[in-house]
Amino acid sequence: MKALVYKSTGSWYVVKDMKGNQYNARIKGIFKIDDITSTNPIAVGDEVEIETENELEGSVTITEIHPRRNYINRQSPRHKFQQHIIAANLDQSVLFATLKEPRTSQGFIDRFLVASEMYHVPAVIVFNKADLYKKKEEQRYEELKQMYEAVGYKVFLISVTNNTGIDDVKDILKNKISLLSGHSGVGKSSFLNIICPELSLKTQDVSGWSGKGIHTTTFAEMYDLDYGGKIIDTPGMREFGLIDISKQELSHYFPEMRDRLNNCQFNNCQHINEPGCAIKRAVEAGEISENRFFSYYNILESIEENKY
Ligand SMILES: Nc1nc2c(ncn2[C@@H]2O[C@H](COP(=O)(O)OP(=O)(O)O)[C@@H](O)[C@H]2O)c(=O)[nH]1
Ligand SMILES: [Mg+2]
Ligand SMILES: [Zn+2]
Repeated sequence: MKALVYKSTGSWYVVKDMKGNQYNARIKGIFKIDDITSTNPIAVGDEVEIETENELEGSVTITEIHPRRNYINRQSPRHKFQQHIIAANLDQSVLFATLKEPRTSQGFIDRFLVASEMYHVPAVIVFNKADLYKKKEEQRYEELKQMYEAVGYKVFLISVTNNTGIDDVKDILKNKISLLSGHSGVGKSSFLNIICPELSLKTQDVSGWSGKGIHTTTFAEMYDLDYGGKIIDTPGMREFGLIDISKQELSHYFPEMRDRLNNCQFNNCQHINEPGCAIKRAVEAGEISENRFFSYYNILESIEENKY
């Protein structure tokens, strides 16, 4: 019987069959998937086959995993060269960001976008806490919106507190499987609670705010939206580990660079100070945002090349 994984703790799982019946599940045997070394063989969003283990307890065994359309991962916190799959089979990833309490850096947003491009998951950015923005943050928001829309990402501004802008975001979630991510404290759970009040998720108190939140959610979990669609809430992620990315391919994951790579004089151009570089030319001409190029440069510098 086919089922979908709604929650994974690493040792047990919550799955739902196609009729909507929910079970606790365990794995039988050892799974080797896609030849990747991961700390968790099965992740939220995985489509699996289940067999009844104990009818009375309602527990089932996962016997098979179906091929993944895509997945998003990060470096395992404990094993540097292993990855932790955050979620699989996504239609889109929605990054929650804030310009105040806490402030999400552009570097973090760009890393997230690169990761989404790598895994071919369309990305959307939602700025929350609009009620807290003053002139300075409003201006910053407009700049960011322009910059990201120019390269093809949808950008939204909402306030969960004032209930503004919510319907547009609800619309893009309809009938899709969406990964919700962003730092702790940006309002992901609060947002889910207003679009789906019956979830009554725990939200976190910002009193004693120190810039970084305490994690209230430990494991990624998927929820059904009553108006159609599923959403995956993730634990606060400080850093999206860009595993398995080489310096050479990085610019392919910046859409505005990808479109121009063929025009560089050298086909192994890293767009730093090579002659005849179309990317640098576009930055100088104002066709590529300097801020995005700066993020590119920072990510490039952070990639350890000795693996390749
Ligand atoms: N001012 C303001 N605070 C918000 C808004 N949305 C959420 N919060 C607060 O931000 C804190 C963190 O929210 P939470 O939903 O737990 O964030 P999560 O860690 O991303 O799930 C809570 O105290 C919320 O009440 C908003 O639109 N405006
Ligand atoms: Mg939360
Ligand atoms: Zn170049």
